[in-house]
Amino acid sequence: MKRVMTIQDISCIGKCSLTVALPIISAAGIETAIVPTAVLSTHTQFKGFTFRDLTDDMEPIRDHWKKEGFIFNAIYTGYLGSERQIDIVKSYFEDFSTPGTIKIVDPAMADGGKLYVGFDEHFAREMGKLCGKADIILPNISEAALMLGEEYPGEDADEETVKALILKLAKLGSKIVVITGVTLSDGSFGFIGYNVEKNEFFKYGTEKVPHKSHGTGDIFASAFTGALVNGYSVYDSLSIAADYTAACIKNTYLDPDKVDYAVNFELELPYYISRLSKQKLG
Ligand code: PXL
Repeated sequence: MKRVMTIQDISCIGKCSLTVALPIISAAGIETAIVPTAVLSTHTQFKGFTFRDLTDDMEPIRDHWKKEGFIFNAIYTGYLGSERQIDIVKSYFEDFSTPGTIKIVDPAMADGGKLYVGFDEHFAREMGKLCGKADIILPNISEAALMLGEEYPGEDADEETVKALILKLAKLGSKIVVITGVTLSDGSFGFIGYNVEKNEFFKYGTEKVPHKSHGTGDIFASAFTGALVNGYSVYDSLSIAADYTAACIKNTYLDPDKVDYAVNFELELPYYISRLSKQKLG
């Protein structure tokens, strides 16, 4: 059985980070090892959230796992609480990188051109350095601009603008750069990616649903990780993740009992699993 390590916070209510990564990657048939970086009562879009910093546990967890000789098919990182945590994640990359370990960084720290509460521009630059040590990075447009210290081009930035950001991000050092949450020239909503070695761009979009919510980036990154570790190509894994995320958003949009802080990712897990099995049989 394959094993993935994911490093991010636990938001007790909020359907993001670990409470999304654990069920989705597990549903993909993969053992999901977690390194919780913090425990929050809710994600940071609520007012008055509690924050228990778990930085001091991260190094002992690393050292114990090293002693046990655990091996991981992928390491996927999301929301990190501080610059010190970014440094510790770098040491996880060094200590657990085998030739078969894919390092995926989702620099979950901003949306709508604004950093989440608690982060500053220096943190964004440090996250950029962590992206340089990854194989695949998955920023949205806001995170891409902030890591580069560039002005936010807006949610509806055109394809050429996004490609220019991608080429600059590629200089940080990762092998594949993907910007998510992009409105494509045909009006669909999806991602633009770039394979550095092949000097090739690729893109994919799904129907744009007029509904925005938190946690969709984490759903996308988790579903991508699950598909990739199951042996799908980067492009197929990204497309499966985009279709699944779109299904989650649509489900929520149509649900009269929806919550306004997250999407119904649970109700579309059967669809995600069916996509994984269907493509495997095909
Ligand atoms: O979904 C990203 C995310 C993860 N973790 C925490 C957050 C957010 C987004 O707001 O606040 C704590």
